[in-house]
Amino acid sequence: MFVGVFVLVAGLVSQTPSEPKGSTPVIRINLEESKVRPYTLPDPLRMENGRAVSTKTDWAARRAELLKLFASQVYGQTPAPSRPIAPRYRIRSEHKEALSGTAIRREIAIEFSDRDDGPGMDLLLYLPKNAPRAAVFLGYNFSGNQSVDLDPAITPSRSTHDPRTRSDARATARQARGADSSAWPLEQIVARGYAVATACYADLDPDYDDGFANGVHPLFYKPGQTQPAADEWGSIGAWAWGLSRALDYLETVGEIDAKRVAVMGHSRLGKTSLWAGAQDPRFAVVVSIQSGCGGAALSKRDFGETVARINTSFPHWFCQNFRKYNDHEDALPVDQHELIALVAPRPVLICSAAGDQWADPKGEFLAALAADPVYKLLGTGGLEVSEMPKPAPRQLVKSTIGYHIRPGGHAVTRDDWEVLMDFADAHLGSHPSTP
Ligand code: GTR
Repeated sequence: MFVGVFVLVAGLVSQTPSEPKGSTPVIRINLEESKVRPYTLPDPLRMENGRAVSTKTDWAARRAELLKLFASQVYGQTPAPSRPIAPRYRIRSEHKEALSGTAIRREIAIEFSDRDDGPGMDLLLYLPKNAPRAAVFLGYNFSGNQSVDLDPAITPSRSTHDPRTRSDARATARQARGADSSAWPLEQIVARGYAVATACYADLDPDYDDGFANGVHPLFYKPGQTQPAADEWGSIGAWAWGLSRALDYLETVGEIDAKRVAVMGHSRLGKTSLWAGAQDPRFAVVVSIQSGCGGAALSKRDFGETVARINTSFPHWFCQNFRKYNDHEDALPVDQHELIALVAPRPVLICSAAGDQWADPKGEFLAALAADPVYKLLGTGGLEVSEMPKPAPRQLVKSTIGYHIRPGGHAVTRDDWEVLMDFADAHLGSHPSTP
């Protein structure tokens, strides 16, 4: 694991358009608290023109301004599609005795074009029998629907048919049936009366830098366009868009309560759930798990992954404009506390892991804390602690801005799900449990 401050030579992995060919960017990475340089956060309650935001009406204007800034400078805006998109829903299977008879399992293909071979997304849905009109956890999986459970009847997600990932032995292991089941304790979730909906994020956009030739981006190109413009979406933008399309579908399902959908995600998918929740107010609760840089962690605090590093390792995640802030986080007009504030007044839960210093747990907590004044202005109470909780003994801060840190590393565990459900119980209403 990394210790202290060090530099990374990014080599040929990525060069931003402004860098002369042949240059090797040197990226400073700090993992020591004492070496964090002073930084100033933008005030979420002050308009760009300096005017103070002191009423709910003022906040509506500031919110619009912040959304625009995150869209044009960080994640990229969602462009208008070249032709109207009218998703088609096709139920591919239904099993009424799933998870030892406690749930109905349904598989739904959502097609975004008039072709059946994509782009589209394969949604896997579990409906608890113990809770009519259940609240739902919606989140992407990394490696295909078949990876979330050993059940041989789950149809592999279409994205696993990508020849580039199939040829990679590690990816193949990750895509095996049930390979990621520890992150998706379905029986445990359903037993507490929650529905679960998941799809593979790569259905929306495969997670590699291919110039946005596949996934949903081409549906949005204007005639002659082959790549998103500098202020248009990267992969995170497309993944976030897909979560809203999944929610569109959930709104048509009678057995669940689509007004009680918690959107959740881990790591890059935690960045995605925050951006989805910021843009789409229909998400009733937003959960980020160890989302780190570009997620819940402050960018201006130089601890762990930096903007330059993330744009180098993953040049396709954000919009091209975000590269302007490589090694210039001070110039960013926004920081991630304002992304959290964009969820206000809805409940948002930020989960960290003490062993995941790369994601900067303290920066995640400080972002949650710095979002508090917006929640307070809107009358919802915000974050009820001002000191960062310790990883043990377990302390879930359940206020409207929630926070949790546990020992251990970068993963989603069964215990994390207990935390998510305790938070959801507090904010979405409790559910009957299995007798
Ligand atoms: C890491 C990346 C993080 C985080 C993580 C993940 O390599 O540096 O920003 O997103 O991947 O998604 O697992």
